[in-house]
Amino acid sequence: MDIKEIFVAQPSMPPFEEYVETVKPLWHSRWLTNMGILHQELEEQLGEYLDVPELSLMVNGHMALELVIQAMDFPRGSEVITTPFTFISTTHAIIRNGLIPVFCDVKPEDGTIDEEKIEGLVTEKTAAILPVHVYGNVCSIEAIENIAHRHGLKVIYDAAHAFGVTYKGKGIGNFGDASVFSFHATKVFNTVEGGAVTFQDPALHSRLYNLKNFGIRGEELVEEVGTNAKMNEFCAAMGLCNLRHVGQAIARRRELCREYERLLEGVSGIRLLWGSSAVKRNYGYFPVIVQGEYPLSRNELYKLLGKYGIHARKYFYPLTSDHACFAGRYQGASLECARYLAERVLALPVHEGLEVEDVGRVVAVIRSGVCPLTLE
Ligand code: T4K
Repeated sequence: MDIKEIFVAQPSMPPFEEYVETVKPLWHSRWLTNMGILHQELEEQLGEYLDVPELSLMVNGHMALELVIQAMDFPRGSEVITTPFTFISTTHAIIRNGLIPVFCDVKPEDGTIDEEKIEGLVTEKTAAILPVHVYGNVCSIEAIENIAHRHGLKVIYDAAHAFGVTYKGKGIGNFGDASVFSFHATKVFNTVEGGAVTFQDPALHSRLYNLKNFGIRGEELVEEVGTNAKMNEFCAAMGLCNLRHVGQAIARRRELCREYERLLEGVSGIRLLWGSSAVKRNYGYFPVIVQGEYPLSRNELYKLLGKYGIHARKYFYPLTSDHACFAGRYQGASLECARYLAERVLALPVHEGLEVEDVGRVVAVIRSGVCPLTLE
């Protein structure tokens, strides 16, 4: 059988000619990286789009996270309260900074950190809270900031999934001490690889600049020990082009997600993992929980979809705390709810290139798990 493969994600790409036009001047200038003109333009335009006062572009979302944590100068060995229901990058960024992740459970309704369980994890070594707006579901911002304020902690949001999301009318990058976005190929907005840190304090801009550019401040001046996390001009060009079309891309994703919602209604045991209604979504992911009344387990449904060329993903299983590389070193609090979600979650395909009929095909397979004859 010749079946069309459906992937969980696929990059949005601008018209080829538009990209070529944008990079053409580089053949004349031969200025390809090190904060060139396109980099500067993108930094400015993204600041406006995300409606944030300060933004620093980075080579990818992970380095953005590592460097903003580094820029906070927490004492080595400090603890960071975070969630294990995320991509491995979140946890790696903490550990690679010489800090200790302290895992907090999440909420069953949207998979974000359970703010009621944070305070019980605060010790004299706690330096920060690092929550994740997982799938673009917004964390309990007010409660988290309240706790941080009371205990003198920094808050860094992993907003890798939350490009363009607004909360109570404000760009999501305006909360906490900083937020980190990913512009990876698989995201709502991509620069091939890329990322950014957004923040309020202008002093952080110069610190991040140092950290991403070897600490270089002049031909003969290196101010501090930095790394190389600069975005190049070809990636910035992709960003400038994609930014012009991102509204369309989000509208398309919205249409597809609405179709999923419509078709999945009444399928018992398939629950959507959507968050609060105060949020303007970006429809970056379409996660469902496969539970109780559904006749197949999540793993069985995953395999069944795969048989029909539908590549859903178990975002996020296993919990980051359970990965082999940590060899059980960071176990602690009960993660009952996070574990429940990780064992049952499936991210269904959603991207700009998907047709509404493809959503129908995905749901037909899901429904065939309930009543096998419907797919014949
Ligand atoms: N924090 C969080 C919460 C994150 O989710 C992420 C990244 C980060 C931090 C770090 O940000 P970055 O440093 O990545 O900017 C993917 C992405 O690589 C990763 O960016 C993303 N989160 C994560 C959730 O998903 P994989 O290992 O699942 O990717 P992969 O290669 O299996 O691709 C997924 C699907 O996308 C494939 O089925 C095919 C399709 N695809 C992929 C690529 C790379 C394409 O169609 N074209 C492509 O170029 O991690």
